[in-house]
Amino acid sequence: MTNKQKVALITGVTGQDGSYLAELLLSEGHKVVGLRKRSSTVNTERIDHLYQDPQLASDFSLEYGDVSDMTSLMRVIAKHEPDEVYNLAAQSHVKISFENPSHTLDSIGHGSLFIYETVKSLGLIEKTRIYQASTSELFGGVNMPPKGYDETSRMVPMSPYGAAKQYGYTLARIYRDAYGMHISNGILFNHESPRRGKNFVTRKVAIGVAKIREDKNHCLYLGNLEAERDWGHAKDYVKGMTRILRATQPDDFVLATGKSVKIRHFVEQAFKASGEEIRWEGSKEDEVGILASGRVAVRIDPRYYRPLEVDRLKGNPEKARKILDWKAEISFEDLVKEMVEAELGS
Ligand code: NAP
Ligand code: G4F
Repeated sequence: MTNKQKVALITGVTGQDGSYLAELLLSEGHKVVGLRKRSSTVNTERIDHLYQDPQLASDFSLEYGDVSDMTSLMRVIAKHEPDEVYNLAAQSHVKISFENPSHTLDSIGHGSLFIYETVKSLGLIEKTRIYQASTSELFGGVNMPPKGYDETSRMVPMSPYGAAKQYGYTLARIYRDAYGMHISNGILFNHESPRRGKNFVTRKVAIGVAKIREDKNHCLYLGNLEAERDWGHAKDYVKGMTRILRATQPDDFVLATGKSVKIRHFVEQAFKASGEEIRWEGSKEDEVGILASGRVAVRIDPRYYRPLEVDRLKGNPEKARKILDWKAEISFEDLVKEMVEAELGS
């Protein structure tokens, strides 16, 4: 008897995680269907190498659709009857969620509800497993245990993004308990890569460091340097997503490195990776980052501050280590080096 090829649907396939996950699933022999949101500009740069590979042509396909439009989900899920659905689609920028709360809620809140409902309505409960992209933003940075947040920690989201993700997270549990659906939440802490969106702080810093080397007038403008994040590499985290979805019991898992560092430290490390040292002078909005030559390379722009900040996020990945045998493999230093070198080389 031959094993039937598994079909995976990835919503948000054009994003950072979607692209690494598509690569991983294709390398495992899956058929991958990516849900692609219509855009007036090209939004497939991260997956063009897969889509254009003739060897993958029969295994990788794209469908236009939007997770906030249940008719498109009905069409795509009924057509492909996937074994695995990875729901990664989201307006995923926390600060932008304060400016576009309703759009954020549509993509994340309605998006997750419509995925669960579509699988249920089409009678695919027994066949289709769902991974829901939940987030450390659920914890909000308050009452952090010494070892970091875990699956039992209280959730106090601090943004429209976090609130929308809490809705998707909670509904996953409700659909699991009410209908016996195999839906699992991955509560992922920040994960980055050279494919990270350009307006997230790590990629912005990596791009800035490279521009500063090329252009003597360039300066990097940042917001709050004091916040702390638990940063891993996206490649490690998409491996964790597949393990979460394939665990025998549907459940919730934190994926994190267990260490957190300040944004300021990320900036220092990024300059170090380009062969420069940066020192700080001044305070608050007047603080500047100065290179050994005396050149001011970093300044503060309060426009990047958020109406509510999540000050500290550190995760405790013990449950994922024990049950899924997962841990973050790529170090913080290697992550920063890879991101900066990718910009210096481009
Ligand atoms: P990302 O790069 O911003 O990718 C998000 C993807 O969702 C993009 O492909 C985007 O398409 C698509 N999308 C947005 N709205 C959509 C809609 N209404 N219908 C269909 N597609 C839509 O995000 P990421 O970093 O890969 O993160 C993946 C998921 O994990 C997100 O849900 C995010 O909230 C969550 N998460 C991320 C992290 C992290 O540190 N990266 C941590 C925890 C959780 P366009 O590119 O065309 O806009
Ligand atoms: O890179 P960020 O925008 O990521 P943030 O807000 O932590 O959210 C990311 O991680 C979440 C998981 O914890 C995901 F759920 C979410 O989808 C997204 O992927 O900001 C990180 C920190 C913040 O404290 C911010 O205030 O960096 C600080 N920051 C300082 N200057 C800046 C800047 N952030 C941005 N984006 N741009 C700045 O200039």
